[in-house]
Amino acid sequence: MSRFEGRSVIVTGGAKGIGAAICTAFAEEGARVMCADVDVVAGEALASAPTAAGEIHFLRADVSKAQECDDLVAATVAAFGGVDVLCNNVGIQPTDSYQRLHEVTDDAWDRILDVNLKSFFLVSRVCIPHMLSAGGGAIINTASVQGLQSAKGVPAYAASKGAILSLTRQMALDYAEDGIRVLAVNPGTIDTPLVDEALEAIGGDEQAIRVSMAAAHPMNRIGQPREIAKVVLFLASDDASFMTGESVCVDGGLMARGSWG
Ligand code: BMA
Repeated sequence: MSRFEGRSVIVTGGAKGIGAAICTAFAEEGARVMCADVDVVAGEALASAPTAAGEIHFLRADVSKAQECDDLVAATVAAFGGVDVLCNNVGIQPTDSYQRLHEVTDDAWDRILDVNLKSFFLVSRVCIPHMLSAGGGAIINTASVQGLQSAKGVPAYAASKGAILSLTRQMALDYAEDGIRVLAVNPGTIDTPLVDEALEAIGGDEQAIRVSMAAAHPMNRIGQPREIAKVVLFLASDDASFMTGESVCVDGGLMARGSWG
């Protein structure tokens, strides 16, 4: 199946975890993918891995910085001729920022909001004119179940994820008549470096914590990055042509259980 044959796709935070799975899944369906990340080693490794159908290019870009977003989109348009799909996926949850709000420094707050939220604005701002002139496109934002319900000790992260859901609705409204669909996914706990780092920071019996993380999800396991990527591709595809402004939980039932868990 090649739903994205020749399509141009940008994935931010694309080198590892959910982002890498999104890059790979699009390439498998024939897309030309621009993976943007600050992790050069992981990004170059992903770009040099063989892909069955499409291709993955890597560009080092800190998408919390406007100039680097401009350069990223210009490079993508130069290489692929436009941008059909933007996956605003980048997200950080720094382990030294597990604090209650009164302990959070200005720098930690700004860094998390700049990477997790402002980058979505900055990259979208430069992609949208290309989508408008092409007559449409799709923007898929990686939010989190933490945009819907709260975990302790991550105020800036939680604020960024809630804001992504609100921004998704807002953008969907503003571009609905232009053929640009804007959607979000809310992953539960997924087997990624972000979660590995969180486990390390928590300390203690890692295996026991992994078991309790899994048990929080009614399916009694955490998810795999590919299980998010598959839904992202569906949302970006013509199969989801009447969907916009919505967010989809991909969480093994975590939000169905909600706070009763
Ligand atoms: C994600 C991250 C993970 C967490 C998951 C479920 O956004 O915060 O560390 O396990 O939400 O709460």
